[in-house]
Amino acid sequence: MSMGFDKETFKKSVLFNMKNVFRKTVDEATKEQMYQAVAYAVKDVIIDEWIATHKEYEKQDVKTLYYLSMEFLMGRALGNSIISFMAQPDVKDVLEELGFDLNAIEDQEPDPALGNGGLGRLAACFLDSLATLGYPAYGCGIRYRYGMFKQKIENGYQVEIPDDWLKNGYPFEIRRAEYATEVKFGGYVKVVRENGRERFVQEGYQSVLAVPYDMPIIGYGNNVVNTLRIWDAQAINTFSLDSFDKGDYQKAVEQENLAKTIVEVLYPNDNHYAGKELRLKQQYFFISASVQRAVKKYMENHDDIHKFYEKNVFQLNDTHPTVAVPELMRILLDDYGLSWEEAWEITTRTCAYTNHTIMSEALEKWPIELFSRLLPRIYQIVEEINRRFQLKISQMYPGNQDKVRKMAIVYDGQVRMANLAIVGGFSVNGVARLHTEILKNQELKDFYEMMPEKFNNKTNGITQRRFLLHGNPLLSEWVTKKIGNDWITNLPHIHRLAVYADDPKCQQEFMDIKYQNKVRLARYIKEHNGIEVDPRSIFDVQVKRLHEYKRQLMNILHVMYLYNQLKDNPNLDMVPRTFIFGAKAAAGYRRAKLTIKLINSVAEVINNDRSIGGKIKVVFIEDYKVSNAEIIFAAADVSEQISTASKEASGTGNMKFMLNGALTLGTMDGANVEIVEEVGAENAFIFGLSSDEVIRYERDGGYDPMEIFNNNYEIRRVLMQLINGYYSPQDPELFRDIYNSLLNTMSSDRADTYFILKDLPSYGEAQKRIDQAYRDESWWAKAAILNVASSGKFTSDRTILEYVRDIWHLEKVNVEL
Ligand code: 475
Repeated sequence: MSMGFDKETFKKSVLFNMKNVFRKTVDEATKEQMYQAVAYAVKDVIIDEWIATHKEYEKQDVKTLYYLSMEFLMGRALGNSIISFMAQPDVKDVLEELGFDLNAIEDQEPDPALGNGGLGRLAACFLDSLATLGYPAYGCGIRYRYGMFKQKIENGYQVEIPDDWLKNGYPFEIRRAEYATEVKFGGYVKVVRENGRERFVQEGYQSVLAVPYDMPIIGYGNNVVNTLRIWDAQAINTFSLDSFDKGDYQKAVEQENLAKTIVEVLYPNDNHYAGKELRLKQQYFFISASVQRAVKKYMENHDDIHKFYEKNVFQLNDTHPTVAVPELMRILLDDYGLSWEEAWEITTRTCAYTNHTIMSEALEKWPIELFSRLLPRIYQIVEEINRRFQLKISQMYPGNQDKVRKMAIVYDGQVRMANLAIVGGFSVNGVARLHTEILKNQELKDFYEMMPEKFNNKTNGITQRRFLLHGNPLLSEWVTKKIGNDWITNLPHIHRLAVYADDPKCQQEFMDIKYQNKVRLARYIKEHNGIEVDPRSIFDVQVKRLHEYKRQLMNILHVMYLYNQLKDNPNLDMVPRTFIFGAKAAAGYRRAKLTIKLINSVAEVINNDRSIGGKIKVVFIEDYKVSNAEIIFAAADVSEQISTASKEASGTGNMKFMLNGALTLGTMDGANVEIVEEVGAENAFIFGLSSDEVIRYERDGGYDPMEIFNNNYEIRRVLMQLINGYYSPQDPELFRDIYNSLLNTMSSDRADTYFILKDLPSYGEAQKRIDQAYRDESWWAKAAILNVASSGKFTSDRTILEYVRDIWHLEKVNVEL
């Protein structure tokens, strides 16, 4: 036991909080109240460590990482916290003594869903690893009033429900009013002359007050508690008769509204840029507050601002926080009176940028008009950064206008945030080896040629504490019984499991655990979706955001094909299969939403067709989120990672499945490449075009899907079912758009942009290999165990150590109590 946890004290604390917060005794309490009381008791346990950690950081005058991110997809805190101070059995006991079940109490917590998908969840895994490894770090983000919407499926369609996660209060957060910071928008810049120097002052602006809320990030068993700081917005002075009298009434109302709207909601777009003014406001809001605060904190116990970068590093999680570059410049120039050269030196030694996607629709480009109107001083600085950079380009490539056109930061009336992030920092990294190579050789080729020293790869990782220890207790105990519990903080040790892969008894134990986890998921599905599934069937799972490049459509087209085979031949010899989907579509992404409807329509027909003897089931799990993800990964046999090669920067779900012993069915894309390298191609099912092939086709104007339509009867049959009402008898036209997207060259984009028909035959072949392989239970168990055993590389602990070694240069801190 660590971290000052004591069972009796904990019990008293629960009772005390129940009384103090709810004026109740435990026997009168609801489960929700019990959850709150337990959460407050957890906070009581860690609060001294939290304070001690920050005291220690101050004492050692450590270098601090600020992980700047629009998104932190944390998932529930309660279960994870209890695991981190290694008191799970005791807490379970205490709750049982009080008449409650820990799992049921954990289920009361809303998922703090302040993120969309991969990028936001990566940030959460990184915070977990940073605390566990003992590195000084803050996550900085936005306290959205409404997080990622909740998804309901009605009549097969996605319906979005606001995520009112704060409605009952959030017991883990602490409001830090003492660190409130003013953030200014709009107005104009006035130049004042002061003893021979120009000073720039913003006037006529509107402002909001940024108020931070801190959440504890608990290291595993090491007394370290770091902080996730998320900013709320408040009106600077609520309007009064006073301002009314002064004629400032209008402005006061506007400031009030600005404060209300700015943190209202998370934009639900994954891998997509929407260009909304409010989004840029959100970006500057949390960046200005975070950067101002970091500088202030540094100057509280240092006197030389020139050495700021020695004690601070800003990691930009994609381009969304890139205004940190000009904001830090602004503070150094305008508030500290540094010269441009001095300020630039400090800024470019502080900032580092991570790229998460090459999807062109995700590139942030702000119209100059909007950018300069909202952030007049920041825009001036961006222009000057650009002017100097263009000069540098011309010096390096005299007369080469093409280089300027491609690399300029301000061009064609737009501010290009990726270019600003690359120029304004000392590091640019991709998130998997293949992704970084594509950045260097294609997307960012010119930058790479000009400044190769900035480029580096950091293959993503995931935290085994949440995705095995917490999410899969049965497998987790089994692993610990076999090889000890080192793997919890040293995942590569899990390779010791490999020696058990051939042992029939271990294989049986492993398959029994998988079966029990499938029963658990089947229960969840029954309870939440009302569908009956057979845990003896193969659980074939694709859970991730819905996006055309991720090709959920290819998956369901293959299901339609299989169903046709079964209808032709009801005695078809196949292992029963449950195809499980889970995905949120961005609220405005019509084709993605139609794909959800298609999946549900296919499910409706197939699940109700008794003639196929239950050989296929299709399930769409409503509201895929971190908390049910833990249950889903644990139960999967097959992990669908089927993005068009070159499009998925890394993927991280692929790693969570592997860790839980699912076999990958995937393309050679993102981190799949490295997964296959670790586990061996013979223990995965790989298919499809390579990224080089895809890139070559794209360069040459695509391929002709009509050729496949003409020559492949089975594919043609499936496609015709999209437009003949086979799955939508009331509205045969319903899926016409999907049909057109695959075949029709009339539309503005190329037909079948994501090579679905091109890859479908080889996908079908890979699926057949899975059907054959699963019949040999011993082979399957061995391959699954080897997947678990080979997952060591994919811990986010490894990723963080690489960031520390190559980019952040932080020192580990020990916290003694
Ligand atoms: C990649 N999100 C994954 C993961 O590195 C990768 C959010 C808001 C606006 C625009 N885009 C986003 C992403 O771009 C995103 O989540 N990217 C993902 O980052 C972590 O594993 O391949 O798609």
